[in-house]
Amino acid sequence: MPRMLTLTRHAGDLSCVRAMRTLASGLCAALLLFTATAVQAEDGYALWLRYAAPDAGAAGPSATRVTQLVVAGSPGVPSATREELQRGLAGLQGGAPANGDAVTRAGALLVGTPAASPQIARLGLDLDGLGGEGYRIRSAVVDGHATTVVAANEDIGALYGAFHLLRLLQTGQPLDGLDIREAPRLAVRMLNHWDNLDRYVERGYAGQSIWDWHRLPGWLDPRYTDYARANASIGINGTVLNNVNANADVLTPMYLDKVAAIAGVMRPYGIKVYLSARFSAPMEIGGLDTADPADADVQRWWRTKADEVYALIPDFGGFLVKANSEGQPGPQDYGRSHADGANMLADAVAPHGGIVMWRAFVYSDEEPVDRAKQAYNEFVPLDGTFHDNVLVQVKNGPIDFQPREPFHPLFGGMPKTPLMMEFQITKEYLGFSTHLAYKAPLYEEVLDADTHVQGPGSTVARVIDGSLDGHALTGIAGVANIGSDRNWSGSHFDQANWYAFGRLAWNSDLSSRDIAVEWTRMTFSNDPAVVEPVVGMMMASREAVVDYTGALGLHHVMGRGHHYGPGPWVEGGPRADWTSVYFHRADGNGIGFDRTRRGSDAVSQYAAPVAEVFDDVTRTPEEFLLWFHHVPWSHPMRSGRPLWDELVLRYDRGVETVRGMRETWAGLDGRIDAGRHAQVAAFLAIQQDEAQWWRDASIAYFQSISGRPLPAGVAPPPHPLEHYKALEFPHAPGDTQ
Ligand code: GCV
Repeated sequence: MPRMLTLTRHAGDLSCVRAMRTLASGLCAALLLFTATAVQAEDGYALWLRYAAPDAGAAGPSATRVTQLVVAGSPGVPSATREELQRGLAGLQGGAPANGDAVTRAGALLVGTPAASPQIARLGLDLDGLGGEGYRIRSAVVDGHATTVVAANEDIGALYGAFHLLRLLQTGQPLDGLDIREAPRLAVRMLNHWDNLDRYVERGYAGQSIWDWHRLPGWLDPRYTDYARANASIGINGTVLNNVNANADVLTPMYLDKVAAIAGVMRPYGIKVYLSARFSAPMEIGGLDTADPADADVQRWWRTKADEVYALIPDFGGFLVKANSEGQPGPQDYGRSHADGANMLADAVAPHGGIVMWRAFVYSDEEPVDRAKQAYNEFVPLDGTFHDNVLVQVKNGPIDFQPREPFHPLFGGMPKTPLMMEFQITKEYLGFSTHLAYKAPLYEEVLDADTHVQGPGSTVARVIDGSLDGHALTGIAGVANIGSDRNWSGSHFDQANWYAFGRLAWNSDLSSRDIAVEWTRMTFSNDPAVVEPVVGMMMASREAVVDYTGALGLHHVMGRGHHYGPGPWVEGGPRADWTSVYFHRADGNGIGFDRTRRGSDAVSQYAAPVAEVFDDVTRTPEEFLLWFHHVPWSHPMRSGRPLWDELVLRYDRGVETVRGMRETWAGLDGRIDAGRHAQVAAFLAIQQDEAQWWRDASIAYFQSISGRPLPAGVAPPPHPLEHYKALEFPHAPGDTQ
């Protein structure tokens, strides 16, 4: 990382100003040089692990200093733990503490397991129920010395505890009187990379894939270690390296060597490597003439392939599969079910302790049924037929990662099958990398949604953490927003979505606001004059995107293919269910998809109390109105306005919120390092322009259908509809290849 010598704003500046008055200018210049501090250039590479010394104006920086570091354990995870603590404490305290093998002085930090440390064992801390990944952080007296203890049953728990402790220090929390007990709710907390082997990232807006396949295994980019550190810091313990639209080559010996090299970097950080498996691989790289899961040769091929993978990577996690979806091969090509396909692969990895994550993102345009209903129709009859090491991976909503969707009806619909949540961290539908859209409120809204399947409180979070139906195998996946860009995620604020995903994967009870505060403090500053406005921007941002792209339950109204910008007019083409008009169904009378019992009856896929609400236009929350109902343009809204006026005002509200975010950010000039401030400012300007574009184009289109006048005082779109329809973006990033 480049280093540069800059003058930081701290107490030294002020004393210098005072000194200026009394000292000769030459002397002051010398004093300035003396107080100048070498700081990291702020290019975003360090993510939330900057370990910057507490800044001036920070609220309550920890007064406690760690004087001695004792990490118990041998190479592997404990070495990673020691290195991270040394790095973190050196930055945060302005110097690394002394290393030791045992606590010998006050102010020590003792980290490890009772098995590795007699001093931890003697404390007799209750570690029951924490599993391998949980930990305790306790202020204790060790052999007569005041000590902070991070204790866990296994080394990885101690690493997670170390990161927790560093988070406390980074956010200025005191280290006194600590008594923290943490364990993750979900077993598998993973990223899904939609990265192709040629380094193109599908729906990726942060450069190329970080996996430099061509140079692997000979060249292990140091970035892999930093990726592992960042993920471990938020408790992510798995990564699927390649796109679900998979290339079978990743399973060839040449690529498996490369995968094994990556797995070696991930291992000390508790991260297992997984691969997306192409269902037709036995034909493409195995020389068979079928991939039928009932065929003995096919079964043998997968078993042998699994043996080969595990011989190279003993802790390999397993396979993720997209089958019979959007053109991918699958068991239905042979008249077999999704369960047949999943179970065959599950049997291949089971002897090695592997799992299969089988995606439920399936729909077919040959099927006349509402696309929102198809996954449920396909999978619910299979409930109870999947083998024990299969997780069915379900997107948060029934369509496709829209800015807002109701929760997927499969949550609660398959009690005998462990369901894994799939969120999208990358912002395919929320403005790519240039729009500021903090997605934690979206994740939180879905996790907190009540399925009512076992009465009130049957939240989606409880479905996926297994507590509702007694499943031990549990998981969550986030489609990564990581690429080769220096700042990893394409924008500084998109790092927050990676961070928030991990934090919620660890503990779904955390609030999106608290996570935003934590992230802001670590990423930008502990200064309340920064934290409050930045968190305010973040918390308003997702709703702003909903407003300017289409509020009140509108969905799938973006540009065709690349999904960049507005496209409510999109119709025709290869598939009806890839058009906008299929979803908004606007006509002269009204707008919205009738999914009530009188329409497609998608509402009946939810438990009765939820179905009742969604079926009733007067009880459906307005944010889902047009998702479930086709209503007249004059439909009275709770505001007292007709629907058309409300919709138009929401578009304006979205643009206005972005304008406000931009103003707030401009006010932070001088409080945030210049490089990051400038890029965020430029991106907010892009967002404001594009929000305006979304608003203008959408109003122009829907007005051409509704024929209604704009509400009083609302500005008409500056161009005719044809102007917006004619815009083309042939090289927009992230499109399917
Ligand atoms: C990986 C959407 C995206 C596709 C993606 C697909 C999926 O359709 O646009 O790019 O493919 O979801 O989740 O499989």
